[in-house]
Amino acid sequence: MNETVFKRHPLNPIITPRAVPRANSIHNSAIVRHGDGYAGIFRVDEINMNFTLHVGWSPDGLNWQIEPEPLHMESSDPDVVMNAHSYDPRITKLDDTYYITWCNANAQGPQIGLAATKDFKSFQQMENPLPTANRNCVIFPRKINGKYAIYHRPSDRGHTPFGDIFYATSPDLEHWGHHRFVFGPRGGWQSTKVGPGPAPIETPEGWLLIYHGVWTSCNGYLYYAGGALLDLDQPWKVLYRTQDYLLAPTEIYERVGDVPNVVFPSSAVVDGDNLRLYYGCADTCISAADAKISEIVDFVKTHSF
Ligand code: BMA
Repeated sequence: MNETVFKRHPLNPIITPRAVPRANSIHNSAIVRHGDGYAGIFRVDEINMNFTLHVGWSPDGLNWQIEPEPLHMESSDPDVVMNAHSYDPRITKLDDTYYITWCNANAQGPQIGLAATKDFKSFQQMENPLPTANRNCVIFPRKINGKYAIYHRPSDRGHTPFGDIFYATSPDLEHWGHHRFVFGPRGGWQSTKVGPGPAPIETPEGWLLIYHGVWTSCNGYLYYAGGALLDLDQPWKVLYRTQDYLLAPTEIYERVGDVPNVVFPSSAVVDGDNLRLYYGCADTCISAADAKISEIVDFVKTHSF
């Protein structure tokens, strides 16, 4: 088992479907520090198998109160709304506003939704940043060369058997362009598709991106977590990228669930050199794993292609 960098929390899985009355499962979710504690946007697959987003609160990042009802988004445009299948949120804080990106599946396929909140009580849905189909999107925690920036992962309508990570920028969070290829699948555990995980973390060695990589076995997809370091001014340029995974599905709660053999990194809380990764497990529950950022950076540099 690979526990050289990430140490799984002894209370794992820290959040299970028991946290929400109508939950079939609760997994790929976004957690941030907020006020004196933590707030989160949680993916809940309900007992009708609609995927809904729920707000959660925690004093310590481990013990959570999750709202039983899905969150509501205000929108000034009736054509830009949250759909019945809303899943895999990411959160990035810019100044005093938290921006949420998620997969807002519609009849034409998965589309990225974008919304803003300051208090996790009222949410304002914004213009769709990207066309369908796209399943993963995360905003950088600061502007780059004066522009907002994202990593995202175009896909198709199905359980996409491909996927490259792209970079794009915007002057206003509405109009996106300057699209650049970042990296795609390559060898072993990341040979089928890759997608961005938590918001990139700025380090002296470059942007640290924790991403998921997918391998296709004779029995289906397996999801792993890896890391990459990208140029601070030109974040589409890869400096290092893990050849060996950082986290693999090895524990029973990562191997057994609605979709077996999945670790899906979706948020990271940083405190100095300490990083707590939150990840979905087997599309069923949520776990945490801790690492030193300096050790992740060292691992990425020394286990690179
Ligand atoms: C991906 C996404 C994730 C999910 C994973 C494994 O395509 O839909 O939400 O965790 O598949 O089922």
